[in-house]
Amino acid sequence: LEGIMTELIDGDLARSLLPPRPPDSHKGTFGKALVVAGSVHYPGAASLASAGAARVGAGLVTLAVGRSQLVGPGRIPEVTLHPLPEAEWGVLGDAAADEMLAILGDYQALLVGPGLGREKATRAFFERLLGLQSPRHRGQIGFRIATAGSEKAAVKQRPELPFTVIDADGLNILADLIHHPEPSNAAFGAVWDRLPMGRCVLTPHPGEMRRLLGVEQIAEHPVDVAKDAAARWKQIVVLKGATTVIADPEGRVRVNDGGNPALATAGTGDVLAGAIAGLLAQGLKPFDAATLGVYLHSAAGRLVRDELGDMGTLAGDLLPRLPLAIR
Ligand code: NPW
Ligand code: AMP
Ligand code: MG
Repeated sequence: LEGIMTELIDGDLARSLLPPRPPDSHKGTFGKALVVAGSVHYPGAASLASAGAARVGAGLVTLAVGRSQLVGPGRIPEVTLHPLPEAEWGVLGDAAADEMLAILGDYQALLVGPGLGREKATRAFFERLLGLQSPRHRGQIGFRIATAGSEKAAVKQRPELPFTVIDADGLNILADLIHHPEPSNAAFGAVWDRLPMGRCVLTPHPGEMRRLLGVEQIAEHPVDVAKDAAARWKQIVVLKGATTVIADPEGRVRVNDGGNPALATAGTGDVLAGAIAGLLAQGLKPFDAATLGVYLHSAAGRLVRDELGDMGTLAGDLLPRLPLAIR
């Protein structure tokens, strides 16, 4: 059974997952991705992730960032911006989550986490955006809309969460929520039961996985670790590394070993998270979006190495090579 359920990702599998590009298509055909990323220390993560989503063919990518972060390094003009209110300089909080919930319904895919930071207010932002608070607060957006002719404010229902990639500080905040829950929230069961089953792709590197699981041995048994986590969390898990393992809750495992040390540099994970979100926006199922995203990311890494070598390359070098990898 192990053999049947575990696949090495190759060009044939990747090709079979590529979404069609019909001649009568328009940008609406290829979906919309919403990326919430970046903070004072990591403005580049927002640029890299949103460009990653655009470079795998999403029809539209919107970057939601705090108002102080609108102008970031290396932003591409094709990505649209949604300014968010800030709890403090460069830090998102409750008001930003409400703003996100109000626009979420327009998007097929969401990416949350790259470079977001781990401030207290950011944790509240993340909980509210993903509906991880206590049941009393979970059913509502929580922000109040004044209705005409009435003193009473209406409270809008939460929209359904689009397919969602959780990366980087999103994962670190999840780990925090699991291991250090607020007393008021601890009684409401496992954090994992509050996320919609099978709709999230989690993309930890071994350090993030260590924080999530609270155990040390990650890199030694990546297939077992990814498989167990996917089954327990009921989400798709992408355990990154020189070899990357993708697992789903049903026990399917796909392995990618086509990367190289050109990828061992800051920001490559942010590009990958964006690419997976861009593929989700185009309608790929989460397990397939993760598979194709990981494959294209490493294929772009091979093109980088062929052209530039594997030393002194930048995460941004991957971006123009993603379309070439697809071609
Ligand atoms: P060590 O010590 O290296 O052996 P962090 P981060 C471990 C943003 N970024 N195998 C590692 O171990 C991200 O999006 C923004 C084994 C260390 O303990 C995040 O929001 C950039 N261990 C934020 O920065 C560019 C591994 O994990 C720990 C491992 C922090 O993210 C950079 C380090 O992880 C970055 O993307 C492996 N393969 N990989 C920008 N330009 O804006 C990692 N570890 O502390 O989560 O730090 O990954 O840099
Ligand atoms: P992050 O640590 O989140 O920036 O993610 C790093 C990305 O680069 C992941 O997709 C890793 O799989 C990939 N990566 C890093 N180092 C290597 C390597 N030596 N060989 C192949 N892939 C790598
Ligand atoms: Mg990362």
